[in-house]
Amino acid sequence: MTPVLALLALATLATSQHIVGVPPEKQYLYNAAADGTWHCLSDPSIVLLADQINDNFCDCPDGSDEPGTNACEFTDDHHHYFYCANEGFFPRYIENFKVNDGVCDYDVCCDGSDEYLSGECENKCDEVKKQFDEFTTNKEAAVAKALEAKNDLVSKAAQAKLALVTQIAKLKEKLKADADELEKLNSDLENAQLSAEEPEKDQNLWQPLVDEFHEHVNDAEQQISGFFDSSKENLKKIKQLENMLADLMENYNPNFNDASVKKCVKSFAEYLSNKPEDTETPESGHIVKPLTEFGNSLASRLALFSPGEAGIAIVPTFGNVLHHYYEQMISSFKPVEISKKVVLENPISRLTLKSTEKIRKAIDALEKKINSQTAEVSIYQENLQRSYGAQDILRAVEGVWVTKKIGEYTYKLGFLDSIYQDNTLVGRFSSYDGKSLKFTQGSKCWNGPLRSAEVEMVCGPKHDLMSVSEPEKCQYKFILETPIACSLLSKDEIASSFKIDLSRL
Ligand code: MAN
Repeated sequence: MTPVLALLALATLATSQHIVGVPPEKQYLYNAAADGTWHCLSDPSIVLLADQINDNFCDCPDGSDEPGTNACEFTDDHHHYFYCANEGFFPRYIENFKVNDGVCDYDVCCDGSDEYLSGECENKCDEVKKQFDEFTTNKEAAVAKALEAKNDLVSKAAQAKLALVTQIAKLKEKLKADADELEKLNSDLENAQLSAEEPEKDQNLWQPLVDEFHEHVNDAEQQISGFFDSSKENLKKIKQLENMLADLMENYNPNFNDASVKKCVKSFAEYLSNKPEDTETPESGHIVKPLTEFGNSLASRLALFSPGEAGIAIVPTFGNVLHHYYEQMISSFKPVEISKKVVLENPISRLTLKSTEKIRKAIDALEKKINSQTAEVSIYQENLQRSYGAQDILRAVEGVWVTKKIGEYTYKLGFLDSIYQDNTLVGRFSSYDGKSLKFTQGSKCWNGPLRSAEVEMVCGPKHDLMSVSEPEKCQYKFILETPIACSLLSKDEIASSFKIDLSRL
């Protein structure tokens, strides 16, 4: 071989050398020069012979000459890593001080290449890959399930918000109707007062009676509406009880021979099968509508008649007839002048006074109703403005309680309500920062502060209290699994949460 060819062969030999501990894409950095030299990667002024690479002696300050040994010290300032190819799995890097230390670090180098000198660690990448595939499949399914639960909460929250908006709209509609009614009553009052003061000749003297009739109808409507409201409340409570029983029916352990639970489940099943379909509760306005219409037609029909001199003889109500005979009886005991005075008194204007009083009462009642409805609307509107987290999700858990016995205490957590440790108040809900719920102003700790708690929410398929600790006296830290904390995870995120089960290798 000529000297030139020999040199070329040497150069080719030097460049194709595989350097242990270096990934394929960085192998080129270790190509020796034609004269068989190589220089430290971050300091080209330090020139070494190529065979000083991985000779277990640290020559370069950056440790680049020892990628496959632990010769260069691993310090806070100088981190040196060894590359494991992990064929069939993911390549990884391990700290160089773990290389050839006699320990198979399968959690990083499943191929056992970190112990290449002894060759004691057989390749376990197939086994690790199996675990990994199992883990990712399960994790993906769990995340999908948890996200489904979260979506349910999001739609529940949207429904709750919509119900609130609808309720506000309904109340506003009622308020509008009540305001119109109030305006009408005020003008009725004005008219009634005018006619009480100076009754006009051609005035429809039947009107007070008709107005009185309408007032009775209004009273009746208010009472019926109150009755319907309380009956709606009762239906809500029945629904809650039904939900509790449905939960019991679904989740009770049929293998556990508890006669009363079984009896209860059986009775509930019978109750469900006999339960009539839900029907809409009618609105009180619909019930009294025919009466109101009757009152209006009565007004126009009566306007065709004009009362007689004293009016009383042709007003066809029981009260007026009674009044007429009462006046007659009284007049027979009184001196003529007085009896004359009584006869001349217009009973309609007296009725007008009575009606004025009634209108005033109706105005008072209506104003009270308007005030309370206005307050109700502003409470709901304030609720609408309140922050319930992204997608309003906390609306879905308003009124939801999670209970669990942990250690010696039973903890009860009401999402937007409070937390109890047995009967001790740990705190009342105060804020939510998107990750944790804060509860403050709990009961006073003996020789310490008021109790308080932070509830960290982590992703899980259902609400479940996982742990409680007391980092400071009477200041509690809860970990709560809940779909609220779930989010879509990328494949990389799922992969990075994988932990090898070394006991299965
Ligand atoms: C109770 C519990 C504890 C708390 C002590 C403080 O025993 O509420 O969590 O640490 O009171 O005295």
